[in-house]
Amino acid sequence: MGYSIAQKIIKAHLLSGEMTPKEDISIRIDQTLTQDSTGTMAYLQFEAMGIPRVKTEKSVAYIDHNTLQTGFENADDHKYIQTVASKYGIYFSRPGNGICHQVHLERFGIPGKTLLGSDSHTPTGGGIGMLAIGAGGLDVAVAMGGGAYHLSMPKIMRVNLKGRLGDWVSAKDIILEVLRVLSVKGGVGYIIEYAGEGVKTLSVPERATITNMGAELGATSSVFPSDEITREFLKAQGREGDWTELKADPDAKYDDEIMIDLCALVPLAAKPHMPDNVDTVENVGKIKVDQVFIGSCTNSSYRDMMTVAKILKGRTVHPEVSLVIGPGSKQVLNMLAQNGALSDMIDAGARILESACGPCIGMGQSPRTNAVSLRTNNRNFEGRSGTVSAQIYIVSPETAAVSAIKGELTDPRTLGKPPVIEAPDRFLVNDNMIVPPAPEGNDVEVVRGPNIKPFPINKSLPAEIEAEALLKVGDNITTDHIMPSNAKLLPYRSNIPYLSEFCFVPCDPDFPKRAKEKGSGFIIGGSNYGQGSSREHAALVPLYLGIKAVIAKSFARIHMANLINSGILPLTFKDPQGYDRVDEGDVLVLEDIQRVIKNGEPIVLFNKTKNVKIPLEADLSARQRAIVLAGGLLNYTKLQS
Ligand code: MIC
Ligand code: SF4
Repeated sequence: MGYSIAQKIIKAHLLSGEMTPKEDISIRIDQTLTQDSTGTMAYLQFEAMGIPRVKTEKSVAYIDHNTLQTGFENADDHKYIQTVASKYGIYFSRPGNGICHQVHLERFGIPGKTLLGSDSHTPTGGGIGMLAIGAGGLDVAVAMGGGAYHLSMPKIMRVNLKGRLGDWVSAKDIILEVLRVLSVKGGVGYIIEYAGEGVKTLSVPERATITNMGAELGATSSVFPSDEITREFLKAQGREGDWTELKADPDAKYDDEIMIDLCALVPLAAKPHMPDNVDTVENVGKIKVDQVFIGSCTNSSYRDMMTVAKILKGRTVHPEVSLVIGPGSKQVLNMLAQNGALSDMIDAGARILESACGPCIGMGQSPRTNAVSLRTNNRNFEGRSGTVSAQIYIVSPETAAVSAIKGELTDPRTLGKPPVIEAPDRFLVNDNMIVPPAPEGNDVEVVRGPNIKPFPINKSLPAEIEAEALLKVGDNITTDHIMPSNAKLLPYRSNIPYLSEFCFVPCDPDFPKRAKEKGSGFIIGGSNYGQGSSREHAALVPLYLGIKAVIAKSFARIHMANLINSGILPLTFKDPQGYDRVDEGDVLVLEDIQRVIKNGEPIVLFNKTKNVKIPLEADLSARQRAIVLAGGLLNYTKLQS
């Protein structure tokens, strides 16, 4: 039997397990990346493991999220990451060098390699034919130390791209269409593989836009073949030597398949407040726009920025629109500066930001009350922009730029001839913002600011758990609900006690107070609980607040792994009615839970308040059971050594 691309990469890196869907497997990780909002915690955990030097082929620490420095906290964390990186053998991408996924694609990504990143959009690397996976910081720390990455073998879904895109329709519209078809949970348990004649009509940055937003499908990863277009891209980056061909065998078997007819696609928009709430720009209609943000790791490549610059050239941003543009990397920004495109943007009235995540994670540029903001990023969760009442629409750079001029959501096809952007023969390569680590055996001093507080470590699973259902939430709860992030909170990613004051506040402002009063408890969730970001703070903070178990209809992959790593039990209702048998405030008992988990016995939740027994399940591998029993991955690792 032949193999798909993802199966080939997994096979070449397989350390344990059978490549049968849902089986527990472990793979070797070639490269890791961290960014600053998850990195501080990841490096604290790496240090706690006591390993003298990273064992990966390449590990890179990026500074791109926490770049607003309105107090000492972010700058302190940057210094900590820079010194810890230097000490332990990690390359350091300085603030200003760009967004981790964009820079990694340009400068480090290699087809056929595995990449584990402490950021959910790590699958951007799939655009270049890597198997790139997002994970919690602790999993990345383990991989840096040479440990295997454990996951359940994903199913493979082939997305067949037919034909080619029409004028003004771009890669963002492809992935929005996939989201419309599959939904934000449609990719859970899958790697999405792109295939078909349409693939060769897409450049690497366009492919990366698509694999980036595979995260919004809940997919483990997304991957494109590595072909002549990939070779051209790497050659233009001065890295042709990193190229290898990678394609699926003709007789590869897929678990699922869908077809997208590129010729039939039109400009699309994801309406508030979910990336799968997709309709055509035409159907959404000419709503008045207050703000437009073009940037983020999804759409800030040279190709995207040049498209926008050509649309803006000689025009003026509508007087009632604030247009902000954040080019994805120093390479892109510098090329725009050198060829004059930056001047076209500035001339049109765009507000230019440094190359960083910026407004995508609410690091500045929060829109006004009730504003309509069009954005090219990947998530439009409620409140993520920093303004709870804002209505965020996700659109392509083409739609964003044209709408910024018109002042209302506009189908870009109404503008006439589209700009044509040729992929450059040579990108402007200057790695002077990437600092190599100090040589082995160095005596680099790791600098820790006062904002770094110890992180919570769990205790082994108790024999029995009796506690209240402290909170009951609905479907598709994001990690932005569990542990909100914005310019005010991001500086405290290494300060769990402070963050705990804001846990679940978008769902229930009294939650932190209640949790602290009760000292322990359960969370009850709907389906796809914990979708979105990889931040393990969405597990560490509940751990700090005494949460013993989350009982949900289903979980998103990264968050479930983070709960297990923290020693919090992720349990699911055996029948959907189970969810209706628990109300907030009910006293719940998991009798003999230690033995039940150890032996993999059927789990029964006793709702003491309602006097009913509710059957539960724990979809855990033997290793995951052992981790939960030990009280989390760090305790488990200590027990192993
Ligand atoms: C995001 O897009 O939500 C983030 C911020 O990049 C997160 C990481 C984090 O929460 O720090 C992600 O996607 O993993
Ligand atoms: Fe940064 Fe936004 Fe990308 Fe997350 S999704 S890595 S915040 S640009």
